[in-house]
Amino acid sequence: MEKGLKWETTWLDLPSGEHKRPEYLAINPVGKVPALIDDGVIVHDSTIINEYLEDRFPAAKPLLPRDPVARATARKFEDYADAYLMPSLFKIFFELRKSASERVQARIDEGWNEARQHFAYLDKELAGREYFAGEYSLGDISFVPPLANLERAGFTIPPEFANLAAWWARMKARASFAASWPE
Ligand SMILES: N[C@@H](CCC(=O)N[C@@H](CS)C(=O)NCC(=O)O)C(=O)O
Repeated sequence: MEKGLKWETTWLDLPSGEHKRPEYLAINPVGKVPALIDDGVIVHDSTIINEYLEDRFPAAKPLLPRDPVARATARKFEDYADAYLMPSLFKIFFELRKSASERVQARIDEGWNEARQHFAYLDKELAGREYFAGEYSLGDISFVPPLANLERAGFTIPPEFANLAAWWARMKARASFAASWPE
């Protein structure tokens, strides 16, 4: 959407294991979402999909800065979203999927405490900047799926993380946010 490309989404129901069915394993043998099919080319892992789209459509709005330092910064935050924030939020999402009687509140609390530590770091990084790599980039976009899911689960970025909360409001105001959201 940010690059003005057209796409169709197929949603898979993870709790029922749709991503482990043979039809999907033929697309992504590791059985994880997301995966992209572009004109018969299959790409999976969100980082590689993002970089593929950047390389394939360089003329469309660039989402990685040209400057090497800003480019590395964008990639650093892209990785932070995947490798550090996501595992903490998964602790919450995994418990919330369970029935109320099986749910372990201590694991939700652990995930939320970790999330707050990530928020503190991200808030500090945003001081004096509108976007993580200075200009809007994949470094910002990569936080949208985990944070949108967190909000959907009923959690809000605490207002004490004012830079992060303001950045999140900017991200949600973009047309791409509404366009990417499930019906
Ligand atoms: N590094 C991968 C992580 C993919 C990933 O863990 N996806 C999760 C959903 S966000 C998944 O498919 N989980 C199902 C499972 O592991 O069975 C990426 O960024 O694409």
